[in-house]
Amino acid sequence: MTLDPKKKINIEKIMDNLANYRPRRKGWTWRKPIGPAQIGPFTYYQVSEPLKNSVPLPAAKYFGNIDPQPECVITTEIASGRFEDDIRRMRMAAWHGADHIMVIRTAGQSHFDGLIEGSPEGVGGVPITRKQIRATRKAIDLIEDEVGRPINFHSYVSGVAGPEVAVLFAEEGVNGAHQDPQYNVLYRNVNMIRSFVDAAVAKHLMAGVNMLQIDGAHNANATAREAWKVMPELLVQHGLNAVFSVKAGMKKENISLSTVPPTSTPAPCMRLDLPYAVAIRELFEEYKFRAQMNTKYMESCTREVTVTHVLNLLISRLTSADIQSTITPDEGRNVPWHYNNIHATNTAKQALIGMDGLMEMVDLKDEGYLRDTAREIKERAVLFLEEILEKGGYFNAVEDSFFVDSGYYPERNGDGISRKIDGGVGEGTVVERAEDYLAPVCDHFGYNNLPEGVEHACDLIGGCTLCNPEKIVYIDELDPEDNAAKRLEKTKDVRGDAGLIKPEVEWAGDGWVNTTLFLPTDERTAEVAALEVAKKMGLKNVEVIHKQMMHPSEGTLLEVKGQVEFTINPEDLVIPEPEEVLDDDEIRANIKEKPMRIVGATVGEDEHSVGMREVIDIKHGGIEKYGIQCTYLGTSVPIEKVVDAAIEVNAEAILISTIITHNDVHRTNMKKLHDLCVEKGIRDKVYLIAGGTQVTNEIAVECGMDAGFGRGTKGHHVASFIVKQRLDKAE
Ligand code: Z97
Repeated sequence: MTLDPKKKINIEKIMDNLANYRPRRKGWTWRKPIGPAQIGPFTYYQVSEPLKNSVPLPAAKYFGNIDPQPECVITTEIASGRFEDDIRRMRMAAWHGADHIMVIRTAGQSHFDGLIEGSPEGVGGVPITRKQIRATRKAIDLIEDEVGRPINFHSYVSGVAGPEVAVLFAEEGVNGAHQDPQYNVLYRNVNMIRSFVDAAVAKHLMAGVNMLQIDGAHNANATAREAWKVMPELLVQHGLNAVFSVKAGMKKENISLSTVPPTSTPAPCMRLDLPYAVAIRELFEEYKFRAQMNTKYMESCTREVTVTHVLNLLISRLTSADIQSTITPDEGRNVPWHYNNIHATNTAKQALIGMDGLMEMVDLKDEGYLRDTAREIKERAVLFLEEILEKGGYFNAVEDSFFVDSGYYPERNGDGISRKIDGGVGEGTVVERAEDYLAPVCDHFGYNNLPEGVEHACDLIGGCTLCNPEKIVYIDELDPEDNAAKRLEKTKDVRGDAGLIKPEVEWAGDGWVNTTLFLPTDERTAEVAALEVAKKMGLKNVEVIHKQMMHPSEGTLLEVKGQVEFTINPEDLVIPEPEEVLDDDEIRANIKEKPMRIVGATVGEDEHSVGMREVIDIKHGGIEKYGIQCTYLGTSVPIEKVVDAAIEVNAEAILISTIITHNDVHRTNMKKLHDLCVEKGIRDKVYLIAGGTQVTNEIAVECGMDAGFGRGTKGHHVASFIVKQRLDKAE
């Protein structure tokens, strides 16, 4: 099975014969750096191998459609609630440059004490099951062929079923996972002894298949009341998990510290966040870094969130992050929408490429505020560790609420999280292994009483599930209602290639649309009024998802979401043939070879000049930029004068701009221009072009012009038209 870029991914086919699907590779993959590299007209220093298929940034059209890929891995976090929809989102994200795809678990899977089967629908993420993982891995294997770059698939190894999940991930080719026993203890109240024992087992399994690990320290940042005050503690948490992971058998290059710039504007965030980033890089230089963007201070304004993200990306560039995480800019307002996954991925790609080679030009100062502050954070962390030792160790410190306290250590505010050594989920479930304990499986942590001479534990049983995947018991759907096949059946009409079209943002056919409106009134009135506007527009289940005062009484900006119930049948659409436009270089070459003059004017009694000037002036990319020599005659110019000027300068084209009036002045002017050119014997020597906000090509041609251009026309369109006519004539 291969993917065809012109066709939608066939989810039903992905789910076919899943029982026999095996991941084609295990373990983490980094991008392959190629810098310094010449890409298009530029040299890049921090780039990796290009993609086979991709969507470049919008402005790439000015640079030969290049799509340079930064050298660090870019993450997208996907959480639609249905794995069959997640897959389509992953494909889109991969085309924009994401190669680390993190699937968010549905809220609280940490509490499940075993694996679940089937593919139930989730909230705020998907339930992680073998079927969901296998289908996703299979789809990602195809997507990586399509884009030409390995993609890392990632989820979470945490909670009371941590080791079981680790086995599942190792079996199914999951390439990366969050694993941190402190997360379970602090945020999910799993018993600490159980959590650390489980973590050793899970980490050892992860190490066996070279899975990359991301820790959970950033959750302290997201939880603490004043996130920037937990910086010393974050270093301690990273340290504890990192050392524990190495002891459990992980290679340091597979251990990635999850770092988040702790603050956000309007705090002076660089002053606070950069010294922290420097401190952590210095202290843990042998490890990798996953730079997550700040999520703690996100509101519903996607613009604000994007600026925060870019400031965070600057820190990533200054301190060399290995993995750049992105969360969607709408995470602060609702379940993240798929096009926002793409926006976030592009924000990372754009900013990182924009800052390519930055460190060749700037240095982080070796002394002064930056280094002093970094040192101070490290010193506070060391004191923190010393106090843990004084208390008798980590478990005692947790009981004593050492963690997630909002004081800047050694200051304490007494609001930290406290857990009991003999409390929490799974308390008392850790049992010492008996002397004759024997587990005939690979990558098993700790004491194992293997018979003498047996080196490979699973030889005893003819291979374990890690060595012999035939032994994996694959269970398909268990729930007769909440399963992928039933859900897909319901959306069949809107998923086929030539199928019906319905707007969507999370799930196929969900019907959600987003409307942006400005209402010239105060915020509270605006909010209620906006809902009415949306209802009158025919939207259902309307909800204001963003509101922002522009002025207390002058007005409010709002975004309102709502659902539509109709579908569009593409067969009913009249789709005009796409207009072929020559590219800039072709136009330039043609004009260079044979120079061209044109005259332009706003005709009749019309003082509008903006449209015509935009088409002519080089400022916004008008036709001057191709070297076309333009004589602009001004506004309210009589047709006779335009024609005389064209004859005088030997113009190849006449451009007139005209407004539309109900007494058809525009038609009269166009006809007059045509007739006069005929009368003066130049009609076959000049192209006549009319433009104006409401001019259409049909009207213009009807009135004797060669072409008409309406609203939205750029110099490029006009220049392309004239040059094409010239080329056609020459043939
Ligand atoms: C991130 N934006 O990328 P459950 N273990 C750890 C975690 O951080 C998480 C879980 C498990 C975030 C992702 C938050 N992190 C979202 C160390 C979740 C999830 O929800 O308890 O089942 O597991 O870091």
